[in-house]
Amino acid sequence: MPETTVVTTDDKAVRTITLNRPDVLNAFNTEMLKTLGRVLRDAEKDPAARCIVITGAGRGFSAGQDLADVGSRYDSAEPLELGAHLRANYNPMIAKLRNIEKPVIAAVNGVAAGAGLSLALACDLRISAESATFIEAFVSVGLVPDCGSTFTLPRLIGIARAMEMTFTGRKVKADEALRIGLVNQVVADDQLNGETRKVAEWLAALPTRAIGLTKRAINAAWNADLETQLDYEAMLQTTAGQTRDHREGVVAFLEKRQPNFTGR
Ligand code: LHQ
Repeated sequence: MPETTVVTTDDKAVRTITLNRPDVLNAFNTEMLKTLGRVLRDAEKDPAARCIVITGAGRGFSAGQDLADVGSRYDSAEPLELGAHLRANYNPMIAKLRNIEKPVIAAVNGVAAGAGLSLALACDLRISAESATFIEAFVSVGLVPDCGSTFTLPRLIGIARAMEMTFTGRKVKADEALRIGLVNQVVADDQLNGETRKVAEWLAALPTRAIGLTKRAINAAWNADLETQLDYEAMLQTTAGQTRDHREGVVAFLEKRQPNFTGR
């Protein structure tokens, strides 16, 4: 079923979610946020979707919160309460992205600013077009980074660089983003779809449960001590060891053939 502000398409086991407000560089209005939350929940539940790609229509990935939506409220007696807006519309979506037990790739086709950058940072991998840019735009409108940026950004690029990017709100180009670890890969603009598809299809053909449990383990490791993490890995390995894909991987190795993983 096509959506207006968010379009989903399936190709084999890859579900692509396209932010679709190109006239405003895919800035988020509330309808778009609610739809994005819903399509993520659908993708999580659907066993046929084994890798998720998030990208933007037109020349932007996402310019973050639609400021026209916010600005129009300042004249009203009850202006938008930003914390409530975040809690209701952004935070569950970001948490879902971090916890969904499938690989999620951001195919960053153009500028990712403010909450649009936070969205890209919450994905598992980032593949960037050569012309894409990354802007912690919050400071330029007198706000603090939100949607998990203060959590994800320092973990990806280190505290000093994260402080600098968030304090200044300067534009980071794709080559610098690659150098500092903000993105995994940079490709020519006209190769973004093709290269993302290759990675997505590769990931979608791998043991999805093992990848999901790996994501759970790496998420947990951010706040754990070594002993706790060793024990958690042992627990997750018990689960992974009971999957069909584990059995298939071992049998295929012993039979000297390629494994046929089904995600179960
Ligand atoms: C936009 C936007 C936009 C509306 C471009 N809104 N129209 C905040 C509050 C509440 C709770 C949740 O959390 C947040 C978090 C945030 O996300 S705060 C940060 C919000 N985002 C920004 O401050 C970025 C604002 N945009 C820009 O600085 C520039 O547009 C960038 C650097 C992204 C791109 O610049 P250009 O490539 O030069 O494009 P442009 O500025 O000409 O934009 C194209 C159109 O998109 C333009 O409309 P127009 O009708 O003139 O063609 C812009 O008004 C519109 N647009 N961002 N966030």
